[in-house]
Amino acid sequence: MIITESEVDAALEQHAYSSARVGAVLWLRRDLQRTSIGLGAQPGPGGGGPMRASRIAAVATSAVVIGVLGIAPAFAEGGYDSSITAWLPGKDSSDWKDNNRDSVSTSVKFSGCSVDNGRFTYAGLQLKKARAGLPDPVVNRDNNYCDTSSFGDKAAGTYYFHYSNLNGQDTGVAFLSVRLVAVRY
Ligand SMILES: [Ca+2]
Repeated sequence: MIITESEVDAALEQHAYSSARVGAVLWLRRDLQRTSIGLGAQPGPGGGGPMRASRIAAVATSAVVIGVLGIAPAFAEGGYDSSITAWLPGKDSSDWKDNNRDSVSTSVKFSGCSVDNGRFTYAGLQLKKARAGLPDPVVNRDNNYCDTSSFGDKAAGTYYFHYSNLNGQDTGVAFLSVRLVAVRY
């Protein structure tokens, strides 16, 4: 899996909690940029040697970045990774219980977004708070351009996100799929 620089940036924003971690991550990022520059500079002689070597290096570096960032959510009190398959607007995510034992910003990160009809620009998301026997209020909204929606540190409670629209349209004209949905709270 090749991760793009924008995905790395989003991950950095989301996970760079301590200065020590920032240092490690920045070092890895420089390494990734070097590798990316190498990739771009290679004309790619039909799947030949140098291109292939660079690509393998990019994959290896990406794996290291993911491995390091994978440690970061230990700072959040909780989270889960999931995926979305063929959702129409109106669907809700699984819910989660935030005990507010930390000051982590609740975030929903999308990677690998696609639709079966037309084109994906953004998914309209609403962070909602579950209340027994009462309507669930919308706490925050964000248009997710296949990146990270950060909603800030939340009060204790049970939350979920609601998929409200595709590219601003709430009518079901296309099914949305997202390869990785990473929720942290
Ligand atoms: Ca929390």
